[in-house]
Amino acid sequence: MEFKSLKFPKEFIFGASTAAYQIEGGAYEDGKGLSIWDTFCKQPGRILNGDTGDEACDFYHRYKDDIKIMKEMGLDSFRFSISWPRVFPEGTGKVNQKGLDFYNSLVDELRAASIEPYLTLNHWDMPQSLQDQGGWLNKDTAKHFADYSRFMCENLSDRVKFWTTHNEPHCVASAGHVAGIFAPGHKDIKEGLQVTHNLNLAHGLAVQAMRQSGSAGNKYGIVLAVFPYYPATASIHDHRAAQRWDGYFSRCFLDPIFKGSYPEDMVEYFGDKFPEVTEQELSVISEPIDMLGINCYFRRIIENDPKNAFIGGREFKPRDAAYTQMDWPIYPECLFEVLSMLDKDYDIPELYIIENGAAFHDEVSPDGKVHDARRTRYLHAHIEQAKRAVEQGINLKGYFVWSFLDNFEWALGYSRRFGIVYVDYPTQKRIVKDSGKWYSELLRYNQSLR
Ligand code: NCW
Repeated sequence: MEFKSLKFPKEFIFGASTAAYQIEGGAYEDGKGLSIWDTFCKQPGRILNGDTGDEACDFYHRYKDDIKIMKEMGLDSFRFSISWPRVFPEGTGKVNQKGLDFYNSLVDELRAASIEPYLTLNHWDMPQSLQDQGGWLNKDTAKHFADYSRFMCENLSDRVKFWTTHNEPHCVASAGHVAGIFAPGHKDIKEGLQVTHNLNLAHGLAVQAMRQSGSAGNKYGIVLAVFPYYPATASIHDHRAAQRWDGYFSRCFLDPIFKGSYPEDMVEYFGDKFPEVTEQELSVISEPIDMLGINCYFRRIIENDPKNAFIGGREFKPRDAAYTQMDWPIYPECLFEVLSMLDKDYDIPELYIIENGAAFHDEVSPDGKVHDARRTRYLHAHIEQAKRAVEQGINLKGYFVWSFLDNFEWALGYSRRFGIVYVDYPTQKRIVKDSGKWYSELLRYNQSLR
């Protein structure tokens, strides 16, 4: 295969991403506490087909075999998240030793396979016990999150160099507290905005705590979903709506972290719904970080919609675009555009694409293989745009495909497959898809040049 157009600098790393609740299973094993997703999935009507993450990909028991697959594929790195209640069943206080043992062993296995671990502390499955005390609406949760982060760092930072606090905090705030389609299922705009701020605060406190406790040379950061936002038409109303989406979903996280303030247009737009914010909190949130991970899958075209009480707009889906099974429009330039914007508007030490990939309907063919040519085309076109960014001098250090395995896609259950490795859920058999083989060849090609 011809990979010359995808030749990256020697130090560029390629990996694959996952998240604890989406793959681990073992939801009630070895002293793990309940997470808000354990609770949410049990509420009728919340998840498509009544699916749950109780078993998921059974990674909790199969991680050693899965790491063998990663090694055979030649992954440089693996991004996973810690299930907070597996280590602290109540969110704070007593440690569950068996939970900690699991992550110790996972990290050791990765290291033994020469795969660099990239760790995320919060990929949405926060302890139910803390939710019972107000969850992210309660600022004490931010302090508990910092304590948990410090503890993980004390225990793993001799072997884990890359630490990120939250994954896509906007999803927790907007899908979890405004739209009510994610755990904990609340629908309150003001609450969602307070949660946005409290998540930012938790991030800053956690970075401070980890800097004190972690090994020298470690890198701390956060993973944000950043997309390009386009107005649907030239009308000023659509233009402003697109700016509001960018303002809430991206700048309400980027600005306080990298500029030490919330965007003025957002403070004005939300008015008295916007939370009280102190200078001292802003200085915590803007604690310098070493890296920003971005998740970027598509572009968003926005049209004004006064009926949308939260952000006054809705997504417009052009009929002539191609879509993935998530109904996400395929637009490879999204990566280049987002990286260019970040490079221009913010002072960010290092950038990583932590998630990018596509869900398509996959089937095992009679030959026992999964011929997912569309996913390979998607990855090829997007990785080309990542390379374009590197060629422009943008400090992009790595690319992670979402996802290593097919997994539990939150409110959509197991109906969407993002993996480069197919999971046959009834048997838990893994089949490396054609896209996984292609990705592996791409990695081998780049590794051969190092
Ligand atoms: S935002 C989002 N995703 C996918 C998810 O698997 C991953 O954990 C996230 O970081 C891939 O990347 C991010 N999924 C949410 C999509 C919203 C679907 C709403 C369904 C309503 C019924």
